[in-house]
Amino acid sequence: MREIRTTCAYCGVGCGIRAEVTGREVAIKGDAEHPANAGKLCSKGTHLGETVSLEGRLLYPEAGGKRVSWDKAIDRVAKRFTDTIARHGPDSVAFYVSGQLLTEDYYVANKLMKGFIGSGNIDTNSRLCMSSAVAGHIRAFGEDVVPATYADFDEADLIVLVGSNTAWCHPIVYQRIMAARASRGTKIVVIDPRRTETCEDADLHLPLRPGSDVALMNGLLAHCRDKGLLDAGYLEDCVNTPDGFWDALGEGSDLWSTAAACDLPPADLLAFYELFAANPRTITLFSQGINQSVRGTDQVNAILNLHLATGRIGKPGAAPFSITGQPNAMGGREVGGLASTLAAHMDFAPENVETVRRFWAAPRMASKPGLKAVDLFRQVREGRVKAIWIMATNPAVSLPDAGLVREALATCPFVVVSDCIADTDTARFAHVKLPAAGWGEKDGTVTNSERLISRQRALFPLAGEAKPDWWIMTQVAQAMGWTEHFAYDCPADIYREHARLSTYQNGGKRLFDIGYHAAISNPAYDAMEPFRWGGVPFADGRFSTPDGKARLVPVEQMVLEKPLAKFPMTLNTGRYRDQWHTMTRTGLSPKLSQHRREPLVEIHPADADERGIAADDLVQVSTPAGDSVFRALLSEGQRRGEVFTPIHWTDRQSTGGRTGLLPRSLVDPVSGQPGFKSTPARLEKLAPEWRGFLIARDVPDAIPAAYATKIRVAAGWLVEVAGDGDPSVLAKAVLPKGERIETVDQARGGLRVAVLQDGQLVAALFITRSGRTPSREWLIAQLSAAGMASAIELLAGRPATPQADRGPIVCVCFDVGMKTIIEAVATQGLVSVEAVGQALSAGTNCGSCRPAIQRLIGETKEAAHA
Ligand SMILES: Nc1nc2c(c(=O)[nH]1)N[C@H]1C(S)=C(S)[C@@H](COP(=O)(O)OP(=O)(O)OC[C@H]3O[C@@H](n4cnc5c(=O)[nH]c(N)nc54)[C@H](O)[C@@H]3O)O[C@H]1N2
Ligand SMILES: Nc1nc2c(c(=O)[nH]1)N[C@H]1C(S)=C(S)[C@@H](COP(=O)(O)OP(=O)(O)OC[C@H]3O[C@@H](n4cnc5c(=O)[nH]c(N)nc54)[C@H](O)[C@@H]3O)O[C@H]1N2
Ligand code: SF4
Ligand SMILES: [Mo]
Repeated sequence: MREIRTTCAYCGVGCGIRAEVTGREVAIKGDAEHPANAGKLCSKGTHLGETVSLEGRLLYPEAGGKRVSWDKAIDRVAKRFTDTIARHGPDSVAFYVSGQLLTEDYYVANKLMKGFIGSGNIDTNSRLCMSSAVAGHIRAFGEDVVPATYADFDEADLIVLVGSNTAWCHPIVYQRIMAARASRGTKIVVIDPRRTETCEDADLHLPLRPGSDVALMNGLLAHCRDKGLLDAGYLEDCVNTPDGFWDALGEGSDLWSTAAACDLPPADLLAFYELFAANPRTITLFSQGINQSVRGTDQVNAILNLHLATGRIGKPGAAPFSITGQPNAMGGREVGGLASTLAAHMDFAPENVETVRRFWAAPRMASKPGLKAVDLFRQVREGRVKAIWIMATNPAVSLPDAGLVREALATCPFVVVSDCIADTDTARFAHVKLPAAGWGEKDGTVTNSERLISRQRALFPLAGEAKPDWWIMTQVAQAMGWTEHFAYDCPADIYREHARLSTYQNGGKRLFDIGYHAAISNPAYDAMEPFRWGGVPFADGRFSTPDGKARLVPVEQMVLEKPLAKFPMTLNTGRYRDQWHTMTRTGLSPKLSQHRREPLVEIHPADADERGIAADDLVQVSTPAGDSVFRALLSEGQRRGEVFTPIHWTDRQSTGGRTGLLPRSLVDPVSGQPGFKSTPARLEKLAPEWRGFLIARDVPDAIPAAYATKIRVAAGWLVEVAGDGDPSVLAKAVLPKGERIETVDQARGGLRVAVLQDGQLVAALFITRSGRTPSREWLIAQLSAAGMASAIELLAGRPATPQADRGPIVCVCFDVGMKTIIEAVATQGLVSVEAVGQALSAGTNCGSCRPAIQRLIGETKEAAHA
């Protein structure tokens, strides 16, 4: 057993991990010495060990669907890129990369495209994620710098969470905020149209009208001005205020107009204003509810304006905080991997282009920004971009209007995909597939949300013929003729060059400067402890603008779209607690798959009622871009007229639940970030003739049912199905050979089949036309149960002596179900999450389910009073 310190694979919190490695197995623990998490890990980090098997991995290069050698694959990619550039120019090729690359990978990609191929056409999935924050920072500060750290949460008196489901998406930050609240009474305000679990312990939740954040922030700013809460000295010395800024703000910013614009009770709005007025130590944390809008950049600047005008920046516990999503979104910003930035926090100003040209000794320097993600795929569709290399992202799922993206990829003459997983929705379009090293095999650095650079270290040898992304690109660059410019032997070589560029002719112009690592030795790089660059940004009131002053940016509330007759509702999209994006990795974990087993559409009960939709019905969600089918979840936490669906399900797991097909490709005019959070939509209840489920050790790729979603369970798969016609067609296609026990309900067309091999259950199919289906949990357990259940039990789907039904699993670490918690709360009179933890262990390991437990306590108490 070896212990290796590394960083979590998933979110931008960037938690440190101590991995105990034995062969290809790993036990995961939080690293108590890592400043980002001090030993804690959420459910996703805790269960990383379930995702490092070789299952589903791409293990060798493929070209034209056949296994080829690395030499052949590299030669093929280099030749096609060289030929395409020779015939159609450098802008006819592109890279589409990701915040899940390491900084070293990202640096090589950026250098190859911008300095050697000579085009700005490298964009990244960060365009979909925080490009509005980048653009907003640059407009206000002159540089893309996040001026906050997690330690500020410990010192703030007020934390405003805007468009962030922190409890699910940045759980360890959320736990830190809750700890601060417990120890010093920090006030928490959540601004989100939905009532998420993040609201569970908040002082105030403002369920504003989607897209009305500018009205809200401007209203608050006007209130601050009227109440004398602006920091006049700071505004005078440190901030440039454009002429007419305050006059423009005045209109429609009074409390009543703002409340009407945001569809909020004026009293709640005033309560927020008063909290803001009373607590100068304010952190405003914002995420995709702000960024993913067609006015995302303005929304970001509305928040930054507020902090600048009240001097709440560059001080302990006071700052705007754009939290990053992906593990290395921030590292990508540092290398300049967006099409709109050049390198090392430099833009495409001619003097910067010259600086970087000299530094790289670049033969063909890009002199202007390249195509942003959505435009890039449009140009692929139109045939202007003729060769694309996609790395560490799954755009056939995650770009808006994924249907159009698929058309683009299908018509593109040359598509290269580097991924660690063999079969993704995007890889299906690849002419060449390159096997990338996975999380447990990668070696390099990542930067988290708070500018902390940490080492990611390899735990295992490379799987099969997989190679690190930097190595793959280096080989292609060399094959294209740039041998000595890409002669890197190890990630440390690349890191040193990146550090040198950050300081090259910088002279204090840019805060991003890690020049002190320009000559770091290989052993020192290997042993590197987490460190932060940039100190406390703007603490001296100086910004990265020519005159050193920050800028207030006039922003107006956009005119919101009127509901369309055909699409009267609004679709909001986002994340589940225990899945990561397109599920290529979290989808491998049975533990993580328990939290949500199907893609759900969350609907307000009154909206459901109007459409005759009941809980668990199948519902088709249609938008101008496409349609997909989801299971209905009725929720009072939704606003009327708005529904929410998760982004995670792909063609690989599901015929329905395909959120990627639904958003339109409308983008913010400044940043190019898509407005994923707001799409006109329509709901229709579907009435399939039958529905049911399959539980099996193995399931075929294609499942002949109108609706089918599959998810990992302990010893196999759970597939929820629904369809029309004769269900025995389905039975034939999905059930393995073996001893069959079955009952067919001729009259009502139902079906129950169990298949055994050597006395062990290997598959069970339950179909009904009108009745109920049994709970899945007991049957799932039978797939791996040692003792044999009787035929009668199997066909009933439950044991002869009834077991308590735990209900859906809430705590995935200790397998504690919802019904168990509710019962314990009701019968034992438990009043706190701690008490539930003592009674049932639930919530005492990773803590990700603590907000859910809190909610169950509240609901149970309410039910008891009712
Ligand atoms: N479990 C999990 N965690 C993750 C990820 C994951 O896939 N799974 N992905 C990571 C990544 S890359 C990212 S970018 C982050 C995203 O983290 P978050 O931004 O926290 O997550 P989302 O669910 O996308 O959206 C956040 C909230 O914005 C709200 N919202 C929608 N419209 C509006 C609006 O008009 N105004 C306001 N104020 N709010 C609105 C939504 O209702 C939603 O609750 O999560 C990271 N962490
Ligand atoms: N409707 C809607 N759409 C959205 C969003 C939303 O809120 N709503 N959010 C957007 C946001 S914020 C984001 S960040 C994107 C995320 O969307 P994607 O980036 O498309 O999602 P992932 O599933 O993380 O894709 C990462 C891919 O890289 C592979 N991979 C993992 N590690 C490595 C590696 O080291 N090297 C290589 N070469 N491959 C690797 C994985 O197997 C996977 O196939 O989705 C965006 N799309
Ligand atoms: S909060 Fe969870 S997913 Fe994010 S880095 Fe920490 S352990 Fe990983
Ligand atoms: Mo993201």
